[in-house]
Amino acid sequence: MSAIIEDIIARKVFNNRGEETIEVDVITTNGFGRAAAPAGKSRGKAEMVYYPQGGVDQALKKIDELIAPELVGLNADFQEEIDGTLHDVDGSTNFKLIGGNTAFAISLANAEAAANSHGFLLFQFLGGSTANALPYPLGNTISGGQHTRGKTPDIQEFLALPHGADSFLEAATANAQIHRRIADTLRKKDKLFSGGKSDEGAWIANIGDLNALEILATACEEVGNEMDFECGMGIDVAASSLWKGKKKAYVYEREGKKRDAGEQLEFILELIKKYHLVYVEDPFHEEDYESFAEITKKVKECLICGDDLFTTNNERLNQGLKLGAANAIIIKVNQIGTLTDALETIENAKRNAYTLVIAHRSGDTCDWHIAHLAVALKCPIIKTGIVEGARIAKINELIRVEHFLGDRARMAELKLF
Ligand code: 2PG
Ligand code: MG
Repeated sequence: MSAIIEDIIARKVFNNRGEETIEVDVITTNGFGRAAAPAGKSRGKAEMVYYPQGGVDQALKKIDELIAPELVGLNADFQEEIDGTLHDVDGSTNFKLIGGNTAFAISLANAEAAANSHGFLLFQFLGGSTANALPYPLGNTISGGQHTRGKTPDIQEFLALPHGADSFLEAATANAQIHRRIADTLRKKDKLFSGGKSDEGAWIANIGDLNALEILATACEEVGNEMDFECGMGIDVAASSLWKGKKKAYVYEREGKKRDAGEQLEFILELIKKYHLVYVEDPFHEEDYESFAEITKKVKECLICGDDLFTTNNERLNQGLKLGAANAIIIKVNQIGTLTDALETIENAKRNAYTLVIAHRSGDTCDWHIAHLAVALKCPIIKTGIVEGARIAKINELIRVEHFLGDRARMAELKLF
């Protein structure tokens, strides 16, 4: 079976926000792979530049004129060589010539094409014959912050994590029930609740942070009791969006409060204690490694996860490691560009016992590759929403993988405490 690249075809498609994005097909002698790039709304400053100047149209041109001629004839099995070629063609440190999302789509389509050329599913090809562990789904239930407008919570995401589930299907079922139950409560609490949802399919309601946490806590407890396993909860503060550098404070607009770094630390610690949070993402802005280190030292039973802080970037992770900032890391391949770059960060995080959380973007497509990456790379958590087409594409793909694995399937090892 040959995985020699014969053609690269790229096109403009749309994500769930109706924004233009790039989709790439990689065709080998014996296989085919296709990937489309997602897009963040609350982006980390250190993320790659998504597209060259001129957007997706220019990216398509770069593929035809500069990239495809270099890649055709190479072997898709050698992911490092493919990704290295993308870096060489680009020549910058942030993919500003070809675009990080261009690199992402080619890189993932190539990995799939290689797997397909040999008759494997992507998770088997990347993870080998022992890859059999499913991640726990971390699902967004209520949206706030930059993912909404109007009188919504200041915190960006209120998340459910059914970490006691015995199977992925049960875990996904619990999340769907929690999500539904929350809507019932919101209908009672907020007379103006319209059933509106954010890009990620989480509810949008006229409530504050503490109300949202109360509602989520009740739903997690009730569903956990009914299903007879633990459903934990967490938040993505996305604190870079709240941080106002000039004021040196986190500004909670809805709440009408400002918190300096010390007050923010106290506030988050209170939330962790009061709501037994098992997961807190980006509690501080993306340059405040010290506060991340401080909170990580102070909590014993909670994952402190860096998203904008690390941007899947190995150098930034190394900086965090020096200080002991966070104990978990979000992996979004399009933050860094290629699969090879992401793998370097993943290996480093694993060596240092950081919990891996592979994640979608708020602007996403029905691309399912992160579902396979989670299983292949043994990520114990996948953050990919609960409802909405782009989320369900990944959830359902994991259900298929679990079904395919049959008796061999098990849940990943997730050390929360
Ligand atoms: C996040 C993500 C996804 P965005 O902050 O974790 O939930 O949001 O894709 O907008 O960066
Ligand atoms: Mg985040």
